[in-house]
Amino acid sequence: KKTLRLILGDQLNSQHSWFQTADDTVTYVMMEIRSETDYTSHHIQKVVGIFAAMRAFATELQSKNHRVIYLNLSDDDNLQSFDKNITHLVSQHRFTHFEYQFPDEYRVDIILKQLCESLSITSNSVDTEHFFTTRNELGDFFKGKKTFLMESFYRAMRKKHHVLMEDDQPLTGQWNYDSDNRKKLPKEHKPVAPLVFDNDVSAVYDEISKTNIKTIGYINPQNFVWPVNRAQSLALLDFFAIKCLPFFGSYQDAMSPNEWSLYHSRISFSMNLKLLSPKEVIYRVTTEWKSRVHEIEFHQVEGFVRQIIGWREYMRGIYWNKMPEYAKLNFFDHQEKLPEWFWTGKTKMNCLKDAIHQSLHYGYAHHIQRLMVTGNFALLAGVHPDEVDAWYLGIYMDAFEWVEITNTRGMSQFADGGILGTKPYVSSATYIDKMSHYCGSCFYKKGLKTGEKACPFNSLYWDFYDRNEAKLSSNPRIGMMYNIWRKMKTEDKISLLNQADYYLKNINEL
Ligand code: FAD
Ligand code: DLZ
Ligand code: SF4
Repeated sequence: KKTLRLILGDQLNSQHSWFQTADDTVTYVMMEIRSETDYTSHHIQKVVGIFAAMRAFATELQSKNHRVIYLNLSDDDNLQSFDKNITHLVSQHRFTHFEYQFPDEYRVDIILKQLCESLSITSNSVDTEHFFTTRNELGDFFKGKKTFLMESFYRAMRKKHHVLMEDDQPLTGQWNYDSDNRKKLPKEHKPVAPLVFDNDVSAVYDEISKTNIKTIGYINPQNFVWPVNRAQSLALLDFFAIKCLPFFGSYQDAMSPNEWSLYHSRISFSMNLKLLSPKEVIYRVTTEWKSRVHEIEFHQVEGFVRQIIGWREYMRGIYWNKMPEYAKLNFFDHQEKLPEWFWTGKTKMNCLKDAIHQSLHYGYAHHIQRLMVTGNFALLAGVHPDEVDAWYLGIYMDAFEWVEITNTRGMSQFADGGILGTKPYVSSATYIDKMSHYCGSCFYKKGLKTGEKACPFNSLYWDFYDRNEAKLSSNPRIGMMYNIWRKMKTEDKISLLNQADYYLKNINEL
């Protein structure tokens, strides 16, 4: 028997049972290919980071005596897609059996299933041994339900995996501390400086530069800040547990100019590549809390645990339950394009300028920037969800479709009409000002609704509710906004709608 095993670029899990013993009859293959670099325009740091991590992983496997075939992007015999390369390798090396780990993306799942049918040898697929849940677990949990409430899933996960529990009760008696986790950063508070790495990824970068791969964003290949191996990923997790955890919950929704990561962990890239497992992340963080229980408040830890065993697993479950239909949903029938400044950051809107700049510079923005700044704006402006998805799928280091599309199309754009969220996440300047220090130094005035200096969020907000009244007014969580809108004087409504219309027509000049 001669086995070929495929390792995808986001399957760099050295703890996987595949790798426990080296076996001469097994060969692993990893490949840098155009089908993956070109399915969207990725951030240059994302492509470089994934390739650098893939190369480091292949070297690590070889050092442990595993046989590895590694196809570099510019190798002559690289046929640039999973199926072509594997078909070729199978016949070239006379493999008798092919295996892969379940991919996280629907598209790749189909490709690999079809490949196996076309191969003349036997094949098999195995779990990635990464997530807490299986692909179908959430679907089974919510069987027969129209809406999938995250909170009930999260509580079930806490119980099942016994995280922050005392017998079958939540530690402290309370499940949810969201209300403690909405603080603005105090003016004088200087957050910890983020831990960044100093990787030289010039070799990978030079190879990519020689091709015509279309990328977005900036890179400094001599000082690449993201982790590219497990040791660095573990160091980032340590840094988070020691320095950031004590403030994580309190400031998880806070935003501040020039503070690109605040107390966020920035481990999503490592976790999505499977360099870190969510189980070890939960263990590390809850252990840190237990060892500093008088210093670290419970809500800081609960807020973090909720993201990992709640939101992350929940999004994945929705993805496998609703794909492929999910990728076509457009509840509001939005058709607009994203403003051009989404690719440059050249806008006078301070909050958007900052969120887009840091996305271009780091391939990173934290959750509230994604949801309540860029996402909020795209939704209010009526941008087609395909456009919004393409931008998010490209620009972030951690963007893989299973977690990108559910967050973007679902949570942020409400294009699923409420499978995942109970109401659209939209706001006027009030929310952004409440959670950030952006408005004070902005060209636009947060308190103005009309006129040259009026914050665009203010009129676009009412315009959104007005044009979607038929779809939203019966939603019990929104009814109050329609009461306010209906009671507004007609002339005030008209000037708000005119202002919004002007901004929408001149969206590239904002
Ligand atoms: P932290 O704030 O430190 O949180 C810790 C971890 O919790 C994250 O690493 C992540 O794994 C998990 N997490 C937190 N929120 C979510 C969530 N809503 N869904 C899934 N996991 C979550 N996350 C991605 O990993 N990839 C994406 O492509 C992605 N696209 C997004 C698009 C939009 C429009 C929005 C609103 C959110 C998106 N998220 C995405 C979720 C979240 O914003 C990121 O996981 C987070 O910002 C990553 O940074 P961090 O590691 O510092 O997170
Ligand atoms: C995102 C990405 C990129 C840019 N390049 C590669 C690649 O060249 N080879 C590879 O195996 N994987 C890459 N990936 C990650 C894949 O797109 C990812 O494995 C699938 O989307 C499944 O989640
Ligand atoms: Fe953003 Fe409006 Fe505040 Fe400017 S005034 S930072 S555009 S919310």
